[in-house]
Amino acid sequence: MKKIVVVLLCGVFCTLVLADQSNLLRNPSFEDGILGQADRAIYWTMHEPDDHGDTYGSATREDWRSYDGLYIMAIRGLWANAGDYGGCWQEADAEPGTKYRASGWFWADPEWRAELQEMKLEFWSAGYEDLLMTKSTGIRRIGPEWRRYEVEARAPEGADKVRLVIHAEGIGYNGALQFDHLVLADVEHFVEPEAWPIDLMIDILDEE
Ligand SMILES: [Ca+2]
Repeated sequence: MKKIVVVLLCGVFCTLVLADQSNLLRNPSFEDGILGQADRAIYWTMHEPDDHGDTYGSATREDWRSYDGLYIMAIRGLWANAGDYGGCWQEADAEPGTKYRASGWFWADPEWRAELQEMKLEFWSAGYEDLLMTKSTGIRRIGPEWRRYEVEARAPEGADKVRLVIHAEGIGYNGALQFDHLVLADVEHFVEPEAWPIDLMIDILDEE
């Protein structure tokens, strides 16, 4: 019963928070899964419900821990038997000349290893004919505590879509890289909403 109340509260809080900010990402905290496919997040899966996001390789939606709400995305090690790379992306309409910022909170098991792990912005031309520009931030010095990373870039001439990509490759056997509470917005209107982690919600319920 308590878990049901927490889930309901999470929905209410997330809706309240999202109503008052400019995040271009849909389902930015991975709270909404696909019915009957809980390891996939809507808007982060191709054709679920549109073609502007996807998850690939060893990345899955998980409820192991969270920075906000109940769910995260995790890029799992070779133990998952899903290849040595993984990630996810989502995109929105871009305005040439506008500066965009993306931020996210990351956590990694101590034994997690990857040759490359990054959060990047890609700017695509209309019809996805050209990848016009990429700006990347490496997820460095990450360990078992939540840490915020961000990347900024100005949309070049001809940009039609701005895409946030989180990617890892050359990954080792153990652990997982985990992330949550993503924001993509133009810099002038960038607001990072307050996080509502599951522990905080349980504390609120216990006080009632
Ligand atoms: Ca979440």
